[in-house]
Amino acid sequence: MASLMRRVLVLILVMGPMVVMLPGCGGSAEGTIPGGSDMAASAPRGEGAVRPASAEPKQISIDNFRYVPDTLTVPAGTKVTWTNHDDMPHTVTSTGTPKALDSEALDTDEQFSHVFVEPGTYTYRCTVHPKMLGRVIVEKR
Ligand SMILES: [Cu+2]
Repeated sequence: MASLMRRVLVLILVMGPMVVMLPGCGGSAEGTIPGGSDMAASAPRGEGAVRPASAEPKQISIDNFRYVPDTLTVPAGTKVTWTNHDDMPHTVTSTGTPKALDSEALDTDEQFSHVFVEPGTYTYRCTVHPKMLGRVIVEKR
């Protein structure tokens, strides 16, 4: 008799925590609600910061002595940002005159930006490594 009572007690001890865990699972689902509202709050903020530019901004990376992409076609009004990922300094400098593009030497992770207002083809190079060539083709909107 005593051993049967002990088994019942063991059963209650084993089952007890399981019964407690079930509502616990339901409760954890509430934790996703604050995360979701966080995302909703940050999205409009990001878009609002970009809105004043008339075209979507574009990025060109400088990687391994190359502009990537080396040819970029954008609508007029686009802001283009170059980022130097090399350990070497590079520049973004127009090949012709007047120099629409004339950056300082960019160290690692430094950026240079330019807003292309006038349609045309803008060819540029790195003054430190003149074989590095790139161009931005700006089309009428
Ligand atoms: Cu260079």
